[in-house]
Amino acid sequence: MSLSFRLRLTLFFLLIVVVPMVTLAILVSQIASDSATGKADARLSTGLQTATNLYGEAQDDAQRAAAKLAQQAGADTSTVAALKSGDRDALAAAAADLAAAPGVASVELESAPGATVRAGGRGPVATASVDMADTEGSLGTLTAATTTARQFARQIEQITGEQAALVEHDGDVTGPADLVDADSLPAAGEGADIDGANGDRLRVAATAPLGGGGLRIALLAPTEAEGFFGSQPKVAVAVIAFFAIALLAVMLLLRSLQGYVAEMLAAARRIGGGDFSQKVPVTGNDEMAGLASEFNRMSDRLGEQMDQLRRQRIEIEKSVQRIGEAFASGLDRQALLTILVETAVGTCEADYGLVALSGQVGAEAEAGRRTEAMSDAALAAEERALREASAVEEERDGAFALSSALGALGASGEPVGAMTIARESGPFNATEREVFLYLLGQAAASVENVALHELVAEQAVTDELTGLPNKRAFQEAMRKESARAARFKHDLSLVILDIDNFKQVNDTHGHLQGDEVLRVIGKILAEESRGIDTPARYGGEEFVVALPETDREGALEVAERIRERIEAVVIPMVEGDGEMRITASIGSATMPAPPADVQDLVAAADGALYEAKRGGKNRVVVAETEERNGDGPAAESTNESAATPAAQGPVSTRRK
Ligand code: GH3
Ligand code: MG
Ligand code: MG
Repeated sequence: MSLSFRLRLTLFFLLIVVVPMVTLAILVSQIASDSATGKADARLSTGLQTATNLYGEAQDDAQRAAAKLAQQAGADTSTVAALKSGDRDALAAAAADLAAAPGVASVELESAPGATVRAGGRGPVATASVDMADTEGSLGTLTAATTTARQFARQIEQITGEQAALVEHDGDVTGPADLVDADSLPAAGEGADIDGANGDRLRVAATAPLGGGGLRIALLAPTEAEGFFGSQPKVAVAVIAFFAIALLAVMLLLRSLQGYVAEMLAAARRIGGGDFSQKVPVTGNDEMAGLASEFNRMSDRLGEQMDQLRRQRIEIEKSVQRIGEAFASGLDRQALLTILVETAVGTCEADYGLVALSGQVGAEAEAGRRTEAMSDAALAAEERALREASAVEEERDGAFALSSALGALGASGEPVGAMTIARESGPFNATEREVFLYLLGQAAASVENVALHELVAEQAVTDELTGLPNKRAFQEAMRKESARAARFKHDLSLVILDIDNFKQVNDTHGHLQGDEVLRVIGKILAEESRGIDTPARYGGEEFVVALPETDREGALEVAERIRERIEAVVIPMVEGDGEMRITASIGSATMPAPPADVQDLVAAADGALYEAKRGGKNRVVVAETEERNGDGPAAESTNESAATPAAQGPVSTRRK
């Protein structure tokens, strides 16, 4: 179970305020009651002292009265006679006489023969006795008292102000007999609590037995204490008032606390909603104010981080765009380097960046703008990076540069370039360095990929041995050229060449020499071709030259020139001294506008070549393609042309 903030505070309040206060109230009333008891005991003690003194005085009075009365009785013959005779009536009359004296409360006469009579008030206390005698011997005893129990009790009450009770040793009680009895009296010097008539508490104390009669004087005092703490209801009211004030204070505290908490909560919700602009008001400089300002700082930091994230997202979007452009650029090295350096500058928050490749693949790309200090720092860093072949940092006039050599492309392991970024806002941190090196690693791979890609693309269309376009490239060129010829109504010619007795070259001088011959032929074809012509190695020792915008005579001219040059060329031996010569046979075909199929043109030229071989080699034969009858260039026409070279004109035969 989780308690609400308010409930917890309330419980806390109860714990720290109510419990101690109740304890305190109980203690205070306890102390008050103790002090009331103490006060009552003190009053009782004083009262008992007074009462004891009064008793002593009463006894003294009784002593004097007894002596005086005894004298008086001794002088009265009738009294003496009554004492001697023991006549009760006479004794009673004599005692009554004596008791009537002023200040005397009671007189008792005990005759020698044993008769005793008493006259006066009931319950005499503090009595005194005198023995009477005459010349003949003892007459008896006279006991007198100047006060009775009732009188004495009233006197004590008047003088001490306390309620008094006289307790005879036989249990008779004069005074509040309902409250006091002989058995429940405390020992002398001690006090005891008893219940009063109307339920109030009383304190009682008593003297030790006084005189010969064993009389005890008891005093009773209410323990109802005086003053503020003596009053239980007043204490209760004060405690309740205190609680009320404390409760009010706590409620106010709670409200202000809740106000603070509510403000924080509202601010936290605003931040949760993405609003970092509003602040929690900071008042005073207590912990709450500290909390508020800390909260504001946190909100500021969050806002900054959100801004940074936003900037980073924009940067990522830009990077994605650049990468997209990289794809679109078809992996062109220059475009790749530009994207690389722009990405490095963007992601590492640099102001300027430069990537440069050296050597064969040389290329360079820049991004951002630079100051002189940045240029200096960048140059220094780049130099060191290339020298040390690693990542380095340099600082010049408050500009910081980070540079690293670009991975080795060549087999030499030498760095092929370097990338450098620079800025003035501060040195690059670990994360930026990491990103930079990552990009650089990727770049190395990419540049390598591009180089490979370019190489493969070149290889795909180039014959390795002669450097001429290969058969595939030739076919592609022919496709384009035939389309162009159709569109612009141009003639399109083709010569096809086969080296004579080439097998012999291989057999006699070896394949290497054969290859050398092929290279020489390739070179001649390249040299003899115009810009728009496409010489190509068709396969083995066969070559072709596509001749756009060239008619039959033009093609023959080209073919004848090539044949003559081949015939004239002296080829040195690859191995050992000496040299050799070769010849070639050439077939030529022309496709007049509108052009027919490319395949037909090739077939016609091939046919003419066959005729040239059959005709004795080292010659040019032109295929007759002009007068075809629906079936395209016929072999017959080629044969015809070969058969009647003179009629066709351009047939050349040179043999040595
Ligand atoms: P012909 O005069 O009738 O053309 O006779 P030829 O010896 O040239 O006959 P053929 O066309 O049959 O021979 C072609 C030879 O060319 C066969 C092959 O060994 C050789 N050859 C083809 N390609 C190459 C190459 O790339 N290098 C070398 N050295 N020889 C090649
Ligand atoms: Mg051949
Ligand atoms: Mg041949």
